[in-house]
Amino acid sequence: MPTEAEWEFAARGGMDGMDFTWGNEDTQLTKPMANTWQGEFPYQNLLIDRYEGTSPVGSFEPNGYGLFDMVPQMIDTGMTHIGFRCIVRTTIK
Ligand SMILES: [Ca+2]
Repeated sequence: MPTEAEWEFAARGGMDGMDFTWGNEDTQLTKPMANTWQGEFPYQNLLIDRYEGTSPVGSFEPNGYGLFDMVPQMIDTGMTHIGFRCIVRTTIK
């Protein structure tokens, strides 16, 4: 089992200091890079990424290290998840 730091290193794929594992641009509403919740949680799920639940491995592009699905399939509640501000900040206001 990797440590939190090891997981973060692998999950970031070389994108240290970025807001997301693919860079600083939030593309979840235009080009989803991970299975996240788009819309007003928990009432509105726009399914822009096409997945209401989990998604098959390889449904999104790999990170900079060629690893798939390193971004957890989870919902951002505004809290830090597994030690890094990963990814899922796409709630439409
Ligand atoms: Ca989704």
